[in-house]
Amino acid sequence: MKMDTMKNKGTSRPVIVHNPYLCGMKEDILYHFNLGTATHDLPALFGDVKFVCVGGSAWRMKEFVEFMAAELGMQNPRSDYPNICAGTDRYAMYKVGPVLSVSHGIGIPSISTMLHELIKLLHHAQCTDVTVLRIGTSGGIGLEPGTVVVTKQSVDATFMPKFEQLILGETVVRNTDLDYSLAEELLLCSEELGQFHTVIGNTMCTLDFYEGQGRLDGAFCMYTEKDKQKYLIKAREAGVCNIEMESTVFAAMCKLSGLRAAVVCATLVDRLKGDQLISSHDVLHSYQQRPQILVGYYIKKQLNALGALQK
Ligand code: R2B
Ligand code: URA
Repeated sequence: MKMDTMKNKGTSRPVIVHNPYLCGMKEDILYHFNLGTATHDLPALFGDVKFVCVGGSAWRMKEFVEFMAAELGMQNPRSDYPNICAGTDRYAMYKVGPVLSVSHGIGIPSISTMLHELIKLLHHAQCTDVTVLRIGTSGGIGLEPGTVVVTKQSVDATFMPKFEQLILGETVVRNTDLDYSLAEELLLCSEELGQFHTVIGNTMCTLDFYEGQGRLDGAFCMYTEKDKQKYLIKAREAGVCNIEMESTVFAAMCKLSGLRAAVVCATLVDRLKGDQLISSHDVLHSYQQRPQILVGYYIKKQLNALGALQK
């Protein structure tokens, strides 16, 4: 990696925190990462990070870093990518060159806790011009399973583009805008790759996998198949292409921090046709690799354009 060429020619975008108390702290312990400003040289360890990819499972984020290392020709001779957060089992983190790969678990509370610490980590490390991409899974609405959805707008379960955070007992409403030009760049990358079908559409973020997504196969179901269909059709009419569980808070927090962000999810099931994930393990795994392949291609293209990769 030729680091000089990674520097932006124009003004660089810092990672913004909105907390006057942070700069007065002698030490900041990033508890769920098992990292801290007094115990780790964060600028030395992470200062070169330009792309952060986040996804639900620790195993998938390790697979992603191995894939990325091969794509960028930066394989470690021992093919060993240690978990930077090995001292905790809350989240896993891996790094290759300017790419950081971090797991976030399931749902809004899990990803938002991780994002607070990730944003502080990038801030303490003095990173600039960082792009954050969520690579995940979802249920599709009227799409062939395996279709990849790049999120245009993340909406809540009432189809509104907002994230409501309860702070000191009051509801604070935050905007869930994502970077549309980044979504378009990703769509173009998918066309160049020509390996699978990708669409841009709205993504609905719910608080639960079962009742929250109108499934008929949870431990409780106090509505009918007809009610479910009516809700999903209404969602589709509001432009919703897929359903997952983290995108609203992800979009809101990235926007507050000035981070360019995108959500790229494979659909595992067409929810108009069923609720259970009936495809084989191998087929589901191949679908889950699609966001990795797309985002990997995008990152490589960006680094090539910056002249940052060895020929
Ligand atoms: C997609 O898949 C997970 C639930 O199975 C959840 O994290 C999400 O957003
Ligand atoms: N993840 C979800 O949140 N919903 C699905 O239907 C599939 C994956």
